[in-house]
Amino acid sequence: MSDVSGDVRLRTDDLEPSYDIDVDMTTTLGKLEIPDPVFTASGCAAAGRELAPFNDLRALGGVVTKSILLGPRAGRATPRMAETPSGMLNSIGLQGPGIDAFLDRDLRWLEDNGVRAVVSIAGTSVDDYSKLASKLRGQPVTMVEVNISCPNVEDRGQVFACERNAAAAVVQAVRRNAPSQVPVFVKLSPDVTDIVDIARACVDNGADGLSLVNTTLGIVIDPDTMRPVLAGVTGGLSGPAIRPLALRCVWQVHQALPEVPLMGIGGIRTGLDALEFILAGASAVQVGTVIFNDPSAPARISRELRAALAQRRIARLRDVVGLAHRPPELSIPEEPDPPGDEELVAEVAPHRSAVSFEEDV
Ligand code: RRO
Repeated sequence: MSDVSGDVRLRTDDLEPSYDIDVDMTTTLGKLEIPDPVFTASGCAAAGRELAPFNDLRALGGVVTKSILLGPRAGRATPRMAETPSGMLNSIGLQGPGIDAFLDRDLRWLEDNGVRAVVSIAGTSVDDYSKLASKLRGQPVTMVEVNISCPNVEDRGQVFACERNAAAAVVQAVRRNAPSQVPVFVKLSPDVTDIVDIARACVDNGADGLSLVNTTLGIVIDPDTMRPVLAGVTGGLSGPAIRPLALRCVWQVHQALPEVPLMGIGGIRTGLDALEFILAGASAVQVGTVIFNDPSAPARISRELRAALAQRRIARLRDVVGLAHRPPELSIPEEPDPPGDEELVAEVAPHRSAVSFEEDV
């Protein structure tokens, strides 16, 4: 049996060679080089502090904070969470302390603890987003994530991610006002007919990258009360139930806009799930819902991803970003020989233009 050890070396057993590949997990997001591709997703761990006992947050790619509004907000009425098969529904409604309290308290904590902060901002008007972006000037912010896709707003007209001109206006406003050296990523909704159209509108108007995807709108009805479970009736569905949907969005956007850096989000529970997103075209991933039953998941997923790459004799994560899009004639055989067999190197040789395999192991 394989043993994935904590220091990332993947061992098989004594009869097989171990893969002592020191995988380079560095990834590029716009102008940034980040040493690890795994981030926490917005909304599942406030501003990251409560995950510190379970993860070395400095070693992760970063923490994406809960979307922040200009002012404090209590959020929607309870109940605002419901379990679903392979996922959950939330209807939090942008609860938060407002930008000033966030900067003073939460962002300061992330800075003091050496954690890369991806600040997620959300608003109800273009002007809100402009003001929020301005507030980030001079702050210790690694990236901005512009949340234009919250499903839990009273007016669906405020889901800017559902209409290309509305999305473009928000992105322009943020790019104009945010600190110029800070990459602006825009978080999109899967609840659109053509996600590539929205992605293009964002990129054409100044987005440095895209976060794909937010939750998808769902509903749960209690058969006993015969009413919706959530007080807000509808909520955002997350977890493994949406993984293929999210993966499809990453695939389509990478296919259309291969130069645009993507963060993949949606039901990632393991390193292999993360690898799927990387192969589809994501340069990084965000881990969210799994945190509720495994708060150490971000660090674990990073270790598992590293081990999965080592097992496949891939020395650099960035070499496999989008690799699943390669032409069919370059496919890896369906059942490659077990790790350790020299044949493996020969069989994957056609990809060498895209992937640098360690040959000396
Ligand atoms: O706060 C929420 O209800 C929420 C947000 Br801001 C979001 O972007 N996605 C989501 O599922 N819930």
